[in-house]
Amino acid sequence: MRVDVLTIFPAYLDALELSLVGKARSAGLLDVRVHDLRDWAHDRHRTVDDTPAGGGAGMVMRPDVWGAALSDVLTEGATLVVPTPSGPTFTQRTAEDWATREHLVFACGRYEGIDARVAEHHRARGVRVEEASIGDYVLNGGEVATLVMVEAVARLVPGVLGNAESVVEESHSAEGLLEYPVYTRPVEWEGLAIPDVLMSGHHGKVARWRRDQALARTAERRPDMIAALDPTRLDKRDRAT
Ligand code: 6GU
Repeated sequence: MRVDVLTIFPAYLDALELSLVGKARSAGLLDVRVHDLRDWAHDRHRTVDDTPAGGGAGMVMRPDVWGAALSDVLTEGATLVVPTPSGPTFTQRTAEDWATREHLVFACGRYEGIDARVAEHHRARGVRVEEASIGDYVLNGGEVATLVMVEAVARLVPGVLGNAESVVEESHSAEGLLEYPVYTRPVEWEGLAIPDVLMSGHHGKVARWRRDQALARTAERRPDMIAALDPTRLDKRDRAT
């Protein structure tokens, strides 16, 4: 998979050299390229923004600078991702979808955002343009949201994660439940013991306990997820929630 990021703060994306994403890059599974948007500005001051049409606070990013940058970076069939708090929410389902795409280009806006004609123009030319928000709060720009989305997508690319099973069991997988609590040694710590069932060696009982914990935790913390559960995925030992 190829990922390009366009930003006026390339250093924000330095974290993509670390950990799993960094290893995937070294292994040749991911080709990540971070670009400074100002390289496409055409004045001495490398200006990328101007005042909003119609007036109001802040600055808006210029469509001509973005247009020049995107025409150099987009490839045939690429998906253009525009992180914005006014987009539809990015979820695990979004990550699963984007993990199948060959080329993602993230256009990080700052200030009040990018001139709306940039998305409109690329859509009209047949580019898949995806606006996306990572949640209901406001960040200063798309860079941190891009880090979140690239990490969520990259770990689903075949070969990137060591253990493919952990993708299935973890929170927000297709099962629709939060993960059960986990423990490791020492068996007793600060007067707290690991639940006996986990030390029993009885795989069936462990699996049942974990599922009950996942159900109880989800009901307590995320009733919205219980309401959205597919009833055909509940097994007959799952108590009414
Ligand atoms: Cl994608 N961008 C900004 N600036 N703020 C956000 C966001 C994105 N998602 C949530 N808040």
